[in-house]
Amino acid sequence: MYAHRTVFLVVCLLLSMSFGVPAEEQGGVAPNLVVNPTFKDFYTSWHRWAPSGVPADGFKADNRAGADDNFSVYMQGFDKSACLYQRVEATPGAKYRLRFKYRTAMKEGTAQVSLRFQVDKEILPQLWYQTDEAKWTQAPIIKGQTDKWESCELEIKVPEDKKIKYVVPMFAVGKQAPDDKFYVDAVEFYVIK
Ligand SMILES: [Ca+2]
Repeated sequence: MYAHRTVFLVVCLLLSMSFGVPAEEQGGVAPNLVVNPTFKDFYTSWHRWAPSGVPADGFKADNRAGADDNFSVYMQGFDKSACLYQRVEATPGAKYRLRFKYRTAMKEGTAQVSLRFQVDKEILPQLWYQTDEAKWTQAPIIKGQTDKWESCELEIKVPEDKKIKYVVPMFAVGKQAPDDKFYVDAVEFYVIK
């Protein structure tokens, strides 16, 4: 009797593990490595950058119709460039996937979304790091107008390079007209098993 109950419990456990998650993530959903991925706390935990002379108030927030909850953020009117990113500690040999939603209303501007590497300030005079073996990846250039939220995803593998400290999902815009807007939301960044 005991043996039967044990078998039944094990079967239940196996069934509950097999359904509801994508095959690659069976045995545990990969945790999202980005903090504040839904932008419900607006820009908390995100780095914002724009070249000097460009008003940084082009980093705006919307609390009406995000992709996953009410909140999203957008970059507007950056005629040179601007970017939004978050640093995640890199594990050598690991492969990462970025998934996000975007919406755009741009006449002139473009958006580039990339996965990049950074080192520590103490190791090199600059943080950004790219070599033949440690190449960044970039999604196709985004421009024009979308009627609704669109999905995009890209991947990167961290090479065995001790200098690499962070892997960085980055959302950048350039050459925007004053009314051009690029919205980002629902960011997922995780290790692929
Ligand atoms: Ca959101």
